[in-house]
Amino acid sequence: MSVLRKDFLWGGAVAANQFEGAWNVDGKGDSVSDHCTTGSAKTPKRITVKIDPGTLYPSHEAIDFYHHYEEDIALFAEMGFKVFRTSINWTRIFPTGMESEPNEKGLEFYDKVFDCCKAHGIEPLVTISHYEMPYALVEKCNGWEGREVIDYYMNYCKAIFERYKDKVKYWLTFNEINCGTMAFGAILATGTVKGFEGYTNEVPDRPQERYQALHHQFVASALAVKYAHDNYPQFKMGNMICFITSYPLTCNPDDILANQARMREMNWYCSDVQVRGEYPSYAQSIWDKLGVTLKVEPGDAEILKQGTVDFYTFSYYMSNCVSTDPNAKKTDGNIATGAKNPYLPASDWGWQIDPKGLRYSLNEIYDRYRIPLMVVENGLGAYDKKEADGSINDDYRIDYLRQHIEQMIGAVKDGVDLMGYTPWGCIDLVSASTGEMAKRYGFIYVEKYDDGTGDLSRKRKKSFDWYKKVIASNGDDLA
Ligand code: BGP
Repeated sequence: MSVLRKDFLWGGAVAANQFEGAWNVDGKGDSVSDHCTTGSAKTPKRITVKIDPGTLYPSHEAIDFYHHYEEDIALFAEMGFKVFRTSINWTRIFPTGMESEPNEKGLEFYDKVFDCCKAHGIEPLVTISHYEMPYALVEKCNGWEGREVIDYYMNYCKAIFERYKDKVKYWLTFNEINCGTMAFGAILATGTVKGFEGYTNEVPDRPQERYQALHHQFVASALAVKYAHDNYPQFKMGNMICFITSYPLTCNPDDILANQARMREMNWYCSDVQVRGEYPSYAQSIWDKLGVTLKVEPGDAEILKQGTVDFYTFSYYMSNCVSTDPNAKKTDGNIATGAKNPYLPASDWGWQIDPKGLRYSLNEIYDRYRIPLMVVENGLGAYDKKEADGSINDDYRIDYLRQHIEQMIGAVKDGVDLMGYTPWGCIDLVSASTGEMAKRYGFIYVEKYDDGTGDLSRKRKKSFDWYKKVIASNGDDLA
């Protein structure tokens, strides 16, 4: 007998900029992601101020969901998806972010996507802003550092809430909002990269800008939540955190304290604001350490209080260790790096694989907030190999997902209220951190390669049938 809710939301997750393509079609404007080139596990991607016609930008075609949505959603339905997490590309609706009227063609596209989901009995879960900030707003006000972006974001929210009020119930205000606490987050999360051109790992570390931008995002998120609650009581509004559990490398009390500080800064800072409606007690110590002076307007504290989220969602891929020993061995991961955990294997991109860390995280988060949780990203980015007969036997992916689902079920037994699970990149798409196609997550293989070639045809991998069985048994049959 399944321990998961009867209405458990099984599905998959993607983001518009990583899979839609059609980057300048039907009036769409360019977002920050459209200015990012392809990279690899070893070479970071680059961001360019101007779009260079001679350079390959993977978001421009991606896997062209824009013209394949019916086929793709039918495949999701075949697996038995109850929910499909996608994002709305802000620049399809407001090409520069600053127009007063939305772009009708962009709105029509998502009408078609949501109607198609409905026809298959799939509930959309929509991320309002998933690394898709209009590039024009980077140029105008250094992205979210400009307080005026709150108004632009609210115009966008009002337009999509009203248009899709009968089609979408679940909304997430910002993808992985806490990436703004890290230097690399300046590119995709806060958009505080005005004029910056170069490798994405060389982006200047300017915490003052990122933390100010984050404050504006908190206010925007709270305003959107409050507006939704006031006008569309049927909506459920969530936050979304990139949760990277960290452990002290040793029981040296210095490591314990250092890890506590890391957990606060990295994982708790943003959700404490979004769930509890106020800055945590330790916020000032973080600002002091980083030399940040926050500009807060009168009334902001009330807004934060009034716009707390209904449910908490997060991505979970890996864990890390924290050490005060400068000689501790480091991971070679390309997102959040840390000290190497000798008990854990790692993916080809250096992300340490830790299923039990998911159970631990679910328990920690639920203990802290006591609101429903949802794992809205999880998965293994891997090099897939097509056999001579065309099949893709991704047993490594099945193993990874099985172990994480087992631990998720363990957490539910521990008492966690878990709403659903949407593994990342249910169909192969462009990697956010490296811009590659070669880092694949999907149950569905897409013929698209890093050099831009490929006929875009879709193919079921071995994990497709496995996941279908998992969903049909509500998590009982993981074999
Ligand atoms: C998260 C992002 C996604 C996604 C995923 C996997 O950080 O929300 O957009 O891409 O990570 O990361 P990557 O694509 O770098 O492998």
